[in-house]
Amino acid sequence: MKDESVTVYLSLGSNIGERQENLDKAVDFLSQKLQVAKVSSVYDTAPVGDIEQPRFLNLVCQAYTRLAPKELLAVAKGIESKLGRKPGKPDAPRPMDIDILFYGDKVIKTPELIIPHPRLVERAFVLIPLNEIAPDLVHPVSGKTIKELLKGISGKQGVFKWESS
Ligand code: PH2
Ligand code: MG
Ligand code: MG
Repeated sequence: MKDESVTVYLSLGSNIGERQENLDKAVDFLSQKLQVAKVSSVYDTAPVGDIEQPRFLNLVCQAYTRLAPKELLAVAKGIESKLGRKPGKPDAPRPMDIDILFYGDKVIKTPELIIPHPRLVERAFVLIPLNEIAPDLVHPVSGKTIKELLKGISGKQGVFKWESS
């Protein structure tokens, strides 16, 4: 636990079960452990990587926390498993995936945790919702804003705003 709170950004995704409900529950659980400040719209997104799997619902959120990076990772993993995620292949379909995108402007590289998330710069399903809540946020490694990163990528046509019923 740290003295000062840090602004963090998390990416949430679900492609099994009641996807919207899974996201709602994950945000609720996160709010019990972090001060969630902003939550993006929900997007229905084509799977990236292994494309032979169901479509995802994705969102990103901004939160304040005094948890250290490893503690935050443990909270994320705990919520994933409460929502039914089984340990196994990292890219297998899952009811909930919570990835830490940014932890303040810290750059962290350990075997368990790489921050900023190494693939966020190429992922429309992350950058489109992130651009909604933090367009001017600067990526601490590339020095580019989210708005700038989003301009340079492909795959945006696979990401649709989701109108929940
Ligand atoms: N997560 C992955 C791999 N591919 N594709 C989409 N659309 N959304 C995701 O959250 C996602 C993915 C690995 O975590
Ligand atoms: Mg992921
Ligand atoms: Mg993950």
